[in-house]
Amino acid sequence: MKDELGSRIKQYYEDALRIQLPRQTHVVLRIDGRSFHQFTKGLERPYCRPLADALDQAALALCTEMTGCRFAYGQSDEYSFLLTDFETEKSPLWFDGNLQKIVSVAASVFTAAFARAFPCPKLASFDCRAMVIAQASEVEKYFIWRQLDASANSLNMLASAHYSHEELLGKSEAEKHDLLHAKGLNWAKEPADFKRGRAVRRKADGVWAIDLEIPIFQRELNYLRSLLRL
Ligand SMILES: Nc1nc2c(ncn2[C@@H]2O[C@H](COP(=O)(O)OP(=O)(O)OP(=O)(O)O)[C@@H](O)[C@H]2O)c(=O)[nH]1
Ligand SMILES: [Mg+2]
Repeated sequence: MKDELGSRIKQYYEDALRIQLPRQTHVVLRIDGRSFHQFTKGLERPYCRPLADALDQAALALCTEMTGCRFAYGQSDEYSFLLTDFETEKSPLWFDGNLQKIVSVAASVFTAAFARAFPCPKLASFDCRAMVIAQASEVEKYFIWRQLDASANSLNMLASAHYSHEELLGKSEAEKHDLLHAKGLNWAKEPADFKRGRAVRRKADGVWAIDLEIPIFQRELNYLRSLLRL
């Protein structure tokens, strides 16, 4: 009776929502802090280094855990991970491509590692979404897009640390730069990792490491291309 019931429930309900990712392609996972505008209240603005360090540690933990991870890129409260399974015809895909398992375990490993690196009375949580991107050139565009977002975010964060919401309302990027210059501040002189984001990648010896000095992807396309190449 119990076995029969189990098979019925699995088949009718579990299997019905078992989504299998396609194989021999690029999978991008993006993990993002849930309601981090709340969680970060009281943290240093515009850039909270201990927060960024803890996100890096969480990303490092996940890169180490995942099968097929190539690279991770982080900025603000998010981290994106690139997984591939086309190194050989039989290269494994994490959890055989079981989507629910991939996104839930990724978010959970990241959340646990973040909590360990950033002890805090508030509960931090993260969501995770997966994308399948066939073309390598499109994967490049994905990371370029996230880095453009990093630059825009860091400018907004810096401007809002010195001007009120009302003063910044409707202001263009150029106007925000001008407002900062008027107070003797220069976004260009902010730390590179704040303006461009950070990465987790393998060193020559294969060990995962955090890279705080990443280039502007659009200017040095080889940085991404060397990571995507087989
Ligand atoms: N103080 C501080 N806040 C930061 C820092 N980095 C990111 N944040 C906050 O993190 C937020 C991230 O924004 P979103 O991911 O768009 O929004 P969210 O509030 O997390 O909401 P959801 O992601 O939709 O759940 C920003 O609005 C900032 O308030 C930092 O270095 N210092
Ligand atoms: Mg968020």
